[in-house]
Amino acid sequence: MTDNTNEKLLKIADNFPFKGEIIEIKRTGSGHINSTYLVTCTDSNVNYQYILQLINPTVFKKPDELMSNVMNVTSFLRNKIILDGGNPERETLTFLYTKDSSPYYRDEDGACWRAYNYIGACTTYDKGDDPIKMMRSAKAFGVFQKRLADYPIDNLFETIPNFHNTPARYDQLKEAIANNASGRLDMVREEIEFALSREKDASKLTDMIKSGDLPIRVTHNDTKINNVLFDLITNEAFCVIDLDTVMPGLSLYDFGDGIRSGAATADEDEQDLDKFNFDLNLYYAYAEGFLSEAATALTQNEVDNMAFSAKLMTLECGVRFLTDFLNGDVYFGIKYPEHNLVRCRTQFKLVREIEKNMDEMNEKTAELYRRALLEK
Ligand code: ADP
Ligand code: GN1
Ligand code: MG
Repeated sequence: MTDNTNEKLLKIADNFPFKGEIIEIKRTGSGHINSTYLVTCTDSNVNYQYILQLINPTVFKKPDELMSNVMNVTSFLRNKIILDGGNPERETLTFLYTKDSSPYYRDEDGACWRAYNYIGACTTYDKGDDPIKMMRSAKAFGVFQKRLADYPIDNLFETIPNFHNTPARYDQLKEAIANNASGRLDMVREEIEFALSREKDASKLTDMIKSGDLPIRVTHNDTKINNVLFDLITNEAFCVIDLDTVMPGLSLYDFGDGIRSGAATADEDEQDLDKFNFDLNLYYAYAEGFLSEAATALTQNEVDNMAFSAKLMTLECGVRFLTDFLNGDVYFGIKYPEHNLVRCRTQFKLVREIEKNMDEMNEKTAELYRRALLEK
């Protein structure tokens, strides 16, 4: 958000118990939803850093429920990490109450802000780049899911209803086409045709949920590679962040979105589609990492649909970008007017390439699964 002046940010930051005096507040990260700032403070020549985040009001209508999920999940994870002999300050988020003990601060415009300890000596990546990175990211999300396997699922609020309900995403696209709020309909005829030609695939997983053929688990639901922190020294993926969409879901949503966001040769918003391709080796690395943590917990139906979920999550995301483009960019943060269309095009190209590789992906996934079980 551009209208958050430094003066305004300082006033907001003053509501949190940051140590010492604030010396800098600057935008950080490349998330599409919240506005994220890195706050640096100094106290007796020691620097302390925090994340200050504006919760996107269009996306998250109920900040109390959102923060209840985040607080409960992080404190549950904290205990698990301690039991595993890990470092809870580094392996999960530590959020800060405001000075008057609220989980977020509501500013004079009604916008809600929250703060976390900044986790230092780390970096995030916007694409998978190499098999090791992919494998580590998948393992981190696998460990995350494992640690939450006995989380009391009924305690979770659905922060974004129907988040990965692909048929509902198609309904939203059709509504956007009918409304044409942005007047851009003529620019996207080809993309609409592409999306509609794949609509028959949209309900495969939701149908399997209805028939009891896939188990509902506590899942992250936004396993984009830049939602995991990598250690600057060891380059291990050590902390899963962006917990806003931790909700009941399918393990396949987490697997599929990891592929969508990591297994391409260029960024999600690459304008030159010739540079944006699916990399089968990155798929294999992610599948191997995921299965190394999850194989024993997964059902055969889950394993059999891993490759399909990569296609479905990519298709769904492309449909969401297209919908937002038609709606006039009301949901995802954009840097230029055609940003959402560019993102939609990369996703649809990835879908096409995944489709071409589907048989090989299925075969290799089955082999990796057998191997992962043998290694347990
Ligand atoms: P969004 O919902 O917009 O994606 P995120 O919560 O993912 O927001 O944060 C955006 C980026 O900010 C992350 O990709 C990461 O680079 C950085 N970030 C967020 N929280 C932390 C943290 N506690 N420590 C270090 N970096 C963080
Ligand atoms: C958003 O918040 P961020 O940038 O990690 C979105 C995901 C999309 C992703 C596409 C809450 O993720 O669902 O897959 O953009 N998050 C939300 O890049 O809608
Ligand atoms: Mg994020």
